[in-house]
Amino acid sequence: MAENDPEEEIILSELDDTELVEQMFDDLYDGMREEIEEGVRILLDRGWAPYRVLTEALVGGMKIVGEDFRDGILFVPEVLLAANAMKGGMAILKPLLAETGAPTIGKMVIGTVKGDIHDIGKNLVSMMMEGAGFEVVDLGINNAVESYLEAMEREKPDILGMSALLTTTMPYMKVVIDTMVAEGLRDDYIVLVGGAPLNEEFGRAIGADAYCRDAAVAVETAKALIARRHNSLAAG
Ligand code: B1M
Repeated sequence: MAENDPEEEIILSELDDTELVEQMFDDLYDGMREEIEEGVRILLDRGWAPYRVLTEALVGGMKIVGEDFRDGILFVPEVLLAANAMKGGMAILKPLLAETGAPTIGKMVIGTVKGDIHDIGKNLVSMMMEGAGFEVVDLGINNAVESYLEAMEREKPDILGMSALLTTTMPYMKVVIDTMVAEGLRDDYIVLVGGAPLNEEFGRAIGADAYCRDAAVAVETAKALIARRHNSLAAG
């Protein structure tokens, strides 16, 4: 990343949109939560849609953090700071994304699987689903199969969503689905899975209804599968 001259104070509101987004990538990289929050507010004031701010400025910046983490340039403490800055920006966008006034079209229980503490992607999916009119019950991180089963029993959702970011934790999704099959519950729910290391083939192999590449796809897939379920119930 380009080093900023420490003597030179950058006034975010004086940057044009492209420069501001570039600066936000740097600020996210450096874990500067207040600057990220300010950048988000400026872009919103300039008429950017909340979803555009989320995907272009925040998710875009996090991608760079992820690449440098992978390459051993950034380490866990720095990535935690970046994640904290990202969450600051997301907190501003959350009510705006949820502000559609759409009627509730379904309910989803979602959580990150056992052994995995990554929650940014899952939180984003929850936000977008809420914005699209779903009621979301977020179980947080590190969920064992019992936690999912209890929540399904308690909440009676239409959809179970699971997130995993590690190749070592993604197989746990199959443990959950196999347990649902063994307990005769599998067909009562739509099961959606997501997370960076997954793909469609994996989703199929573990018996999920669909793999969702990102939060927008999760929303579209959830809507389509709920509609299909309603149609087949109506037919018969
Ligand atoms: Co982690 N980490 N991490 N980490 N971390 C990854 C995942 C990694 C790919 C980094 C790398 O090497 N490039 C790598 C995994 C490698 C692998 O398994 N092959 C990795 C590693 C190795 C680790 C540790 C093991 C590091 C260590 O300790 N040595 C450790 C594990 C801890 C654990 O979980 N037990 C660890 C720790 C951490 C932090 C705590 C520092 C932090 C997490 C903070 C937090 O989440 N609160 C962190 C972070 C931030 C990352 C990266 C950099 C960014 C993840 C992220 O938030 N992305 C990540 C690199 C990367 O993914 N490129 C990395 C932004 C987010 C918006 O995208 O989560 O993919 P994503 O979500 C998307 C889609 O995937 C999808 O929609 C979302 C929105 O569009 N989606 C769903 C996700 N879940 C869904 C659920 C659905 C539907 C769609 O259900 C319906």
